[in-house]
Amino acid sequence: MTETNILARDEIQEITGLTTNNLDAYWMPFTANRQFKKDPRLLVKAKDMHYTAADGRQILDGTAGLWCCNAGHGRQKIVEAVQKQVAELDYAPAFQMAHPKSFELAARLAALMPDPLNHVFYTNSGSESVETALKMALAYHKAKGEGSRTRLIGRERGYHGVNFGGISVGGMVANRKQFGAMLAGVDHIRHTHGIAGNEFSKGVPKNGIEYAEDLMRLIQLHDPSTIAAVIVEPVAGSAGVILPPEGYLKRLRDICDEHGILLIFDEVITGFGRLGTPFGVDYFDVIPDLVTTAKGLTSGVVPMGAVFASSKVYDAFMTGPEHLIELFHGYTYSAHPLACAAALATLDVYAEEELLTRGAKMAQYWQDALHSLRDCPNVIDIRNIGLIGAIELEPIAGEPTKRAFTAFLKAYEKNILIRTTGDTIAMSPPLVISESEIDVLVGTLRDVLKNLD
Ligand code: PXG
Repeated sequence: MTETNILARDEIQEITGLTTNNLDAYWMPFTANRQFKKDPRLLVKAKDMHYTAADGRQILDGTAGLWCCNAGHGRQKIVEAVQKQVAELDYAPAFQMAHPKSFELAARLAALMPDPLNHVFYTNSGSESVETALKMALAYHKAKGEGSRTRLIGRERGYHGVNFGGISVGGMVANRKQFGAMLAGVDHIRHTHGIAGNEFSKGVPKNGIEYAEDLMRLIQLHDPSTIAAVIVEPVAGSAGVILPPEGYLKRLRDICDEHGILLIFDEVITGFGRLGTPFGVDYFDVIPDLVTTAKGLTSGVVPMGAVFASSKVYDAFMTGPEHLIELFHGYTYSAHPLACAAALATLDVYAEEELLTRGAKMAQYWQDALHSLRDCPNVIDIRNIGLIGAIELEPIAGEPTKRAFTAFLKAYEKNILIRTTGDTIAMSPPLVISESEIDVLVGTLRDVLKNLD
């Protein structure tokens, strides 16, 4: 234990509600551990649009937790479903066995997705969904007698979780550079951020469809017979909210079709209403072969992910003797009963309150509010789509990320929760946010930005 992380027990308890003075034991993910432990930011309760911090403050949730609590917090129906489930059936083996809710949920999810994305494979996170989809793509080509298609194509600045497949196809430098050589046989198309003329775009930017042709460059370089799949986020979230240029995703689809390459949409963020449509698939009217999801699937209440596979992909596996396992992949907790119960109740809430399309109704108000920050100091770009917003700040010379991180800390002091990545502030509130809560979020952020160095 280091000196700095031992605080007086009474002081800790009073300020944070902690019952230990050992903050060293917990190695926190994607966190500046030493900075955090000097001044912990602890949340102890959540209801609807607000967290309660340990010091009693109500914090307006501008990020739906980590882009996941789409129905807002503490929703009674979801809470009760999980409580009931844990008492009734805590766990059922997922291999060669099942429980009824796993089928009910898959059928309801498949009904939400356009044809032919009719099959659902369960995971426990977005990262696992990505690994699952990449493995499905490789195994699909093998099943079709095209085992030479082993290459996976991602995109610069893409985020596909943190497992080895995901960081290999991902393009966030910081997430890759600590971890060696990663998967072999991966390449990346160029990202679409910072294209001239797209600054302060409202919704999808006009310029840059030609960036899709970068896939042709890789196809020419590697030959299509070696390429299994292309994976992209319809809207990149973690890299700072990068929107696809108009027509870009359709063009990627066409190129993949021409060359027998599977297209995977990573909809871990864009899925479940974030764009104002159930999925990015609907928003962009482009149907990939595989779709990865997680987060909003259970509104963040129980960890769960799901991969949607097209009939073409699924059917390719459903051959051979019926007693044999078709795909040697799965997790102990695939289709966990608690997760299925949470997801079913979440889908009920989404349906009853029309949350999967509510983002479309709120998008104009959200857009106007965000773009009203244009004149704040250091703001160099603002981007928005559905209920996603990003404000990019000019980095402090020689100290990248510091300006945005300081904004995050000051915003938290002023009772709003935002996210930052690099020098971009990203927001993705629960889909239940009201106009007056948008005013509070953006008004507080204006205050923060005006008083930032
Ligand atoms: N794909 C995408 C597109 C994601 O955004 C994952 C995969 C991985 O999901 P899991 O469940 O394994 O974390 C993600 C996760 C942020 C932020 O603020 C984004 C994510 C997670 C945490 C924070 O940018 N995205």
